[in-house]
Amino acid sequence: MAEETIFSKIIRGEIPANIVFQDETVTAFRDISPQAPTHILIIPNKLIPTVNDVTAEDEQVLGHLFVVAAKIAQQEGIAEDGYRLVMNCNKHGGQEVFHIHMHLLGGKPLGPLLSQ
Ligand code: DGP
Repeated sequence: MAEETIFSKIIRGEIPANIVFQDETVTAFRDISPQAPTHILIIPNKLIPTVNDVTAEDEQVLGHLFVVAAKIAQQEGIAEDGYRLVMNCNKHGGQEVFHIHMHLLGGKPLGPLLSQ
């Protein structure tokens, strides 16, 4: 059984977060340490620790993350200029919170994908 993270508490409203969207499948909230003018985390309400734990059962949930990302990008006014979606996995990917999350970053030109 995977261990819950702080994100499960945010989903349940047990700790404060700036939630921009929530339905029965996903929750989206502003990152506590924004790396761009818009930096929102979109997460499945179901706990999946890393991308390595994804199964075929999760296809609908993960597809919904993209639908919500597109909707939020419109709401934030960044859809036309563009944005970046990032999902980190484990140590080399720089994952810090083990409840998968899609970073939605935008609001300025973001530069190259990877630092050297
Ligand atoms: P990653 O490195 O991909 O695991 O990104 C984790 C992100 O989660 C990081 O950008 C900071 C953010 N974060 C961590 N704890 C909290 C929190 O308690 N609230 C919010 N809003 N964001 C958090």
